[in-house]
Amino acid sequence: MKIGIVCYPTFGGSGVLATELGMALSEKGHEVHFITYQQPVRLHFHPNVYYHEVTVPSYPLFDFAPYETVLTSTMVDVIVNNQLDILHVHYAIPHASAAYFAMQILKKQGKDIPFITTLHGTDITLVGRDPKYMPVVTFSMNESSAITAVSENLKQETYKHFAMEKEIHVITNFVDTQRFQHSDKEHFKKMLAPQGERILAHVSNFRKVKRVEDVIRVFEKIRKVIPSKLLMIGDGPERPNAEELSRSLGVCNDMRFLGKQDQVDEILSITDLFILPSEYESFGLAALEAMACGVPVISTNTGGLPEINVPGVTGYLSDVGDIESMADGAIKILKDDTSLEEFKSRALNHTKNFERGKIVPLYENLYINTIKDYKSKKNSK
Ligand code: GMT
Repeated sequence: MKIGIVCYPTFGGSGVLATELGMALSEKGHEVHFITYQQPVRLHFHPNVYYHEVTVPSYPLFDFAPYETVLTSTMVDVIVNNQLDILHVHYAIPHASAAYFAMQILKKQGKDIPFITTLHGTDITLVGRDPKYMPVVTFSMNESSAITAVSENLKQETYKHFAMEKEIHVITNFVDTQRFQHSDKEHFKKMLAPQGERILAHVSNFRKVKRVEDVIRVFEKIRKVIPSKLLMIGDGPERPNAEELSRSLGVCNDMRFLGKQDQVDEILSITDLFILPSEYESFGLAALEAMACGVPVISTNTGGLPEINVPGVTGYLSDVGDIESMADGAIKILKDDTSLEEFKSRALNHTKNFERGKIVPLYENLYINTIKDYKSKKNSK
């Protein structure tokens, strides 16, 4: 198949998943065309992969450059000139409405193709529900040839808050266990934790919804009982507050803010515990990637997190903001080597349910069926 993929190219989970999916499809022989405003962070060379940049020209009249218009025109151009079979957009805003508009343009030329929208999280739960976006998001989701959500929770949230006229298929996120696996990086561990301290980590884009300050508050409690170090990976608007809090709580000397990192798998290989105290996560891809490296998870029980983190097995779940409970759970896991090793091995084992090889065929089948339905509807008109 010739597949177009539209996504945010940054370190966010939706862009990561879309890129991993495109790479996996290309390795299976499909021709994959990425359409984004910047090269996606995890995209690497493969002969079956094409990258089309959405470049918005500046003009003095525009305070806000019309990105969606240029994205739509780029979709039209790429679909026609590469004879794509299907377009798959990740994160509804503004990708689903741009795809709908592109298909209207292409219909006039008899060159329209089906498009699939994958819902990832705040496109539904936070941003999408804002009345300023809701009519467009609702309309363009319903106009998609097929819709998928990355967890059962996100599917239910969508049905609850939007006037849906279409079935939503749940296709969970996946992890590439060839890349995300434990590798021997003991030399890094010795440098960061010379006294054999436990290493804790958090990965996110440091937005408010991630509650990064809770990571530091939980760490402060753990550190009083168990000698440990904390690695903060990623960057975003909440980083200055997090740094300030680490200084005021007096834990900054046992922490490192590492910023955005490409080789997260290497850092996870020296990590003993992953902390994800988010206000909401539709899925929590970062936690799944940690588990694939054999790292147990302390997370909140919100959104789709209970679908991946099994309490007492792969880690523990707590209510949002319950610092005490998160620290207690962490201490139970970290208290001795036997307990830690058991949690590590169960976390790793659990990721088998989310392996790339199991999930990617679900998307391929959806593409095949959607193309078939679309063609038969078109022919019957
Ligand atoms: O929806 C967002 O906040 C952005 C999105 C992203 O691009 O990072 O994150 C969502 O999609 C990820 C991939 O499907 C999920 O793993 C994250 O849980 C989800 N984030 C939220 O729901 C807050």
